[in-house]
Amino acid sequence: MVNAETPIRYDRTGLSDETLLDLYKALVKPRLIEEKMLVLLRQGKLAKWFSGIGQEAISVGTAMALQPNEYILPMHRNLGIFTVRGIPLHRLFSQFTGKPGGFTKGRDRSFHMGSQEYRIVGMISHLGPQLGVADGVALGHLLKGEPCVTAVFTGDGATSEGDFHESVNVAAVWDLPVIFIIENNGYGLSTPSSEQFRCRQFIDKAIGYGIEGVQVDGNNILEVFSTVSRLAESMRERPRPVILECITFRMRGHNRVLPIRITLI
Ligand SMILES: Cc1ncc(C[n+]2csc(CCOP(=O)(O)OP(=O)(O)O)c2C)c(N)n1
Repeated sequence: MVNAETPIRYDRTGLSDETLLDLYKALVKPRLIEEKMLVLLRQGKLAKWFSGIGQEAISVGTAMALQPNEYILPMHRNLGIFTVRGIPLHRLFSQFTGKPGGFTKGRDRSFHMGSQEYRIVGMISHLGPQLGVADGVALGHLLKGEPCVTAVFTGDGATSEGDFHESVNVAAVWDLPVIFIIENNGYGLSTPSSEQFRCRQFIDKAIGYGIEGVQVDGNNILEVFSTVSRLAESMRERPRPVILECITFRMRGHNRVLPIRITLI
């Protein structure tokens, strides 16, 4: 099993210099945006921020491996999905600062946004429902005879929701081409994994559903990219769901909120 102590081993087999450079640039972009966001937060221009710092390789590697017409259903730590899909930065920044040019037209300042144009289905705060929606998207492709996979994200904590079980089970029974990506970062909010579930690793759950489970080092961009590329290629030919467990760690807390100023009188 991969854990935080496992050294990152980069295997560039089959990857050109150009691909490596593209991956590197795509990896750095969300990090630079996040650092800016943390400054805006301290300046009071942002209400709160869910940081994906340290977990970027999962979002970036996945989005880079999929075709632009394939749907992705990200969560709150997946800024890299939005940047790889090429959403203009002014729209992203408008969204996060609650301006009219954002996807939710200023009604929200978070990741609760999606875009048909960029084939991204937005999340809602309740953990889990995006998983069943991914099944629906994949079923739609299947019925139309389109060879497309759908990638849906969940945190390890959110797998304790019933939605996870229902969605993986129906995908297994109906052979829906969904990649269920579990970002195993060791915590569900502030609850450590040891107090959240008893399974040793999430790929073990795949056995129970009768589907394939693959575990990768989620901090290794090349491993994520190569694995998702390989899985997607195979799933387009032979539709079926796969659980992809990405071992990672959360370098920041669950979220950061606007600092409150207390004035003593
Ligand atoms: C149905 C539901 N229950 C509880 C919450 C409150 N909540 C928000 S994030 C979170 C933990 C998420 O943990 P995990 O899925 O591991 O992702 P992480 O934020 O740790 O990366 C919880 C319990 C929620 N949003 N929805």
